[in-house]
Amino acid sequence: MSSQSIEFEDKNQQITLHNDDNTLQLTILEPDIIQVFQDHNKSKNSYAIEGNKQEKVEYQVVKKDHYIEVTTSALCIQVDAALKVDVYDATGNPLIIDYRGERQSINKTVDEAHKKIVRSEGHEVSTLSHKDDTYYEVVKSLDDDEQFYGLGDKTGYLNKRGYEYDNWNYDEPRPHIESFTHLYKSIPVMFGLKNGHPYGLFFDNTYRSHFDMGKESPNYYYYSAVDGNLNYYILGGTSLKAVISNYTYLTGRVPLPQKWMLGYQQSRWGYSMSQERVQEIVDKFAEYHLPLEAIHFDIDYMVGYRVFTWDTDKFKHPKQFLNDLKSKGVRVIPILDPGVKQDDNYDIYQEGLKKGYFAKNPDGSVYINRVWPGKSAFPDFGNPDVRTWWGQHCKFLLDTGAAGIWIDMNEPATFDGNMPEEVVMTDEDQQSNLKQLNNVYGHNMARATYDGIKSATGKRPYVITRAAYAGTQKYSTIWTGDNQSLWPHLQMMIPQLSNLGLSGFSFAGTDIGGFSADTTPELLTRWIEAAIFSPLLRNHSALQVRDQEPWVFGEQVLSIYRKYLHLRYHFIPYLYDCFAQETKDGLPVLRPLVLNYDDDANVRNLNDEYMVGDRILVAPIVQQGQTVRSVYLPQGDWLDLWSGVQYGGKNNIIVEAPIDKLPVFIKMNSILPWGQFVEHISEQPDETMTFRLFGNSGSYKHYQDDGVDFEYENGQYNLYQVTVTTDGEASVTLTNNGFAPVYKYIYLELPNKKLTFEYDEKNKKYSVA
Ligand code: MIG
Repeated sequence: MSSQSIEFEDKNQQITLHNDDNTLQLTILEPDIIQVFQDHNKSKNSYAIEGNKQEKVEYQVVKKDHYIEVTTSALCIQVDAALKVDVYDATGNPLIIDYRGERQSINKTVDEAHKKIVRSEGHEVSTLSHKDDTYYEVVKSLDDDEQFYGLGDKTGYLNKRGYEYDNWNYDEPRPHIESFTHLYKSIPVMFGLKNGHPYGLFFDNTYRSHFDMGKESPNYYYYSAVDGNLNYYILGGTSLKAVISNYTYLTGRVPLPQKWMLGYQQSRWGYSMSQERVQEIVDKFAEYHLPLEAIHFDIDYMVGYRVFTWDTDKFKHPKQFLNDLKSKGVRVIPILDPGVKQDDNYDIYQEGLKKGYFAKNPDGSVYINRVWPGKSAFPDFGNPDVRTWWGQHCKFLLDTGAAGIWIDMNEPATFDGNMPEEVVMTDEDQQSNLKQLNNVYGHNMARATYDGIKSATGKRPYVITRAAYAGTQKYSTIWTGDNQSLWPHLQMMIPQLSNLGLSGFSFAGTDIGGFSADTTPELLTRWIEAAIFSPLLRNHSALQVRDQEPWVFGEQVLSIYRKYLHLRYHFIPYLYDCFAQETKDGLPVLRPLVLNYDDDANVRNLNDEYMVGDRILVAPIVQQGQTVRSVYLPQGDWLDLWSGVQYGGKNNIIVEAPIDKLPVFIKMNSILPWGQFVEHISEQPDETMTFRLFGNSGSYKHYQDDGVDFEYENGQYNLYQVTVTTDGEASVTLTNNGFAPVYKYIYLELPNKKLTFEYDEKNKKYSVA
């Protein structure tokens, strides 16, 4: 053991610990959020955390025999003379314990000659061995009973234990499978349940990094990075919910979306090749009485893929066309890629060039790579001026009538080889390069786009991005990129959206029906069922694949698809309430059961069920040909949404699920809002609202605002408390009245009767009519 000595200084919630060779800093932000920092003279800019997150906290620091102990009301941290860090919760349960042994690599060393033989048969031999390219590593001991969640958009299953991952934003066109280590987003946060005790670790370092969640050894897990300061946050909390809430407090929460953003959206690469095709799609939605809030325009609407242009050969009068669609209730979301075509006659390129707004080669020339427009330059989004410039140009699309902006290819993706890590970019106030900024390229583009839309419209911006970093949830919804029309990808949707939700991304979705490959009638049907509570609800597909609009497979698929879109619209007020709640507690809308029932060991590896808020449990069919499945119901009683049959929890039940049935269960004694079915969500306030009681009694808080702008931040919203007591006493109370008008009538559907409450303007009260 070391004969080192350890000393400390304690100043304003910052404890600096020294041994003979090194220094480590603990900064207490909250009783259960503590930063661990070691300065390696690298950038201290955080892209994930905005503003001051530190509050005044009571704490003690004491020197014990062999270590320094820092205690808050929630956590106890012991740092020994080797600067090893051990974290315990308030009752002394170990949460995060530095591993004292040596790592034992499982990597076999194979010489080049043998690699060549293996490759010649077509096997992959990775040359990009992130895990051996380590600048520093953080190794923590692992318990037999320890599960891992979070980590963003990784492939595979809900519980990340036993797998390894990289954090390096990357456009991966091959079918995403569980052995992939990285996709488009890097969200270096992990949540653990160690012997049932929750904690989190957030590594705020944008450089390439690696997570080994116990693949290499059953004795430890580790994080390593190729560069950057050692900079991580210990997240405590008495429940997994509290830990997640702390993470989203730190990195930010999804802002309230506009209400229409929760409605159905249709997309396809190729629609915007002609106005006629777009019109035809919109008309079909109307003809078949399918709701449609937005149609997404992929890259085809631009002039030779030049960003901020409209091809007027395809769209003669884009503004008129978009206004016309808008008047029918359909919005348009055009796409933007980062690549700006290298074209001396193109104003955006000229302007960017003149102002020095593009990423550069180390020799100072503009860095060029090929993307859709051909040879292109790449905006240097880490420069605040570039973000403002980009944001201002977004006005061009908004002035044409765009209701939001879709941003893609921002990993950044390139056609002629990966962008070299030496490419020069700006890190806010200092020069840097892609090596540091790759993982925040999409984040900064999303932020620029969000700010541009917000200042141009004053409305809640709709941005949808493919690449992201921790914190991007403050600016943009996300989709999971290019999935395929494959059953395993439908299966993966559940853990992937669940872990994204835990990682702060409450507003997320997958390409319904699958992007690449050809969908089938059964797959499309099961996909719309399984995804019907997905916060982002968008069907999108690639250029070259078979059509997958709801009507293309005939009457059966169409009517099931319509039935589920109806169901979605009934639940939109509930989803909106979940979002209003999320802005306060930072908990995801779509969530794995383990979040709500973190003390139930049965749900820790549950990959094919999810919950929506606290009250709805969904158990989709995600296997080809299956029409019956087992459903695990956690503690409590549950009501089948369709039949009303009641089931006891902590139990597996068998349910029939023929092709038109999505098993949905409502927690016994819930009151839920039940929205009206509409084909387009109106921006006019609703005059009435219906609530349904599931069970015998319940209580529900409902949120209402204009669904469009930011006035709710100034208190312009209403809260309604709807209650049915165990004696059957029903009441509706307006508990916050900041928004006019309030509902004129509120209907409450009880199992055996329907009550109508009328608003009395004078007394500001509801009473049974
Ligand atoms: O290289 O814009 O993930 O949604 O349709 C393909 C065309 C580029 C990838 C996106 C996809 C989009 C497609 N894009």
